[in-house]
Amino acid sequence: MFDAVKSTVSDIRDMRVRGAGRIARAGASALGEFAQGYPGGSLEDFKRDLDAAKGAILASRPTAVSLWNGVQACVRDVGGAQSLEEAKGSVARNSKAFVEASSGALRLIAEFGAKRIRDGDTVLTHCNSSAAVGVIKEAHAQGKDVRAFATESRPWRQGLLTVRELSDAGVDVTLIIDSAVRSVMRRMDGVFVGADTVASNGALINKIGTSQLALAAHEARVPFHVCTETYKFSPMTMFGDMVEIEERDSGEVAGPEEVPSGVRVYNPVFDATPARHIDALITEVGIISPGSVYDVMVRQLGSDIFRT
Ligand code: RI2
Repeated sequence: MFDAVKSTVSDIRDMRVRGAGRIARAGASALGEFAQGYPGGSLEDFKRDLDAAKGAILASRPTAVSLWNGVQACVRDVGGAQSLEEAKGSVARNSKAFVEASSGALRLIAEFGAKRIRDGDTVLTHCNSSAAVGVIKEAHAQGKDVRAFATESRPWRQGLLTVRELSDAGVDVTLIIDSAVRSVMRRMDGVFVGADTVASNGALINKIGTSQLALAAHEARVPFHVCTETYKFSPMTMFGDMVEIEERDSGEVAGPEEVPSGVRVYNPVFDATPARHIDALITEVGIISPGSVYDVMVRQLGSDIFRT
């Protein structure tokens, strides 16, 4: 296996690179490097090795649809290639295009989402989402007086990254523990979270605890926004597949010395927020309702949905 692929696989698997968008860009970039650096050989050799590289990347976070869509975007033209050079070129080109489109989407989401934050608002975010953090930073950069609350997000505590990013940007930010969400909700003007996966029925799969934020926001009548690129929409859900919730090692929650033997530790990474608790999805193609996800999915992913 080639070095760029190997190191990306271990970085994603061990959470050194994390966040649905970042892992998609990392996976796509690794495939681009793989193609560019591929030594001679036949087109068949390349296709076989590309399949192996693709499989290894997808296995690093096996339930991540962003990674799947990113990888798929890179390899979409290989089937029609007539020569090794053509195949290599298409992967390299598509990889670059995906990374650029993904970064461009973040800029548009920030621009659209900032319109949902008014001067003087206090907003809540969860975990560490570059899309959601981008929205809050953009509102601040536009001169709005915005205060942010960020959850710690056990067990990896990605909330510490969020407070660092927001504070570096000059945003007034408060860190809270995950269980403080309901007690602060009445002081919030809006909730902005990211997405790992969006299902065709508009449900959101995101960092564990997101559904509690949504429930508390719903109860307190605080608008709940999902900041998401459309490549986090899961085409598989159109055909009835359920989104698999990744479960990680129990040692991330508690070490064996911390709990009596025989006690099981359950560590689901994501949870599902139903569409009825979501006010809007802020995407690069505009602000949409959960009920529009299916149509946008068909339009954005187009024939790629049916190619695999
Ligand atoms: P961006 C993260 O998952 C969080 O759940 C976050 O909300 C989501 O990815 C989207 O992040 P993890 O990789 O793509 O920390 O907006 O498990 O950066």
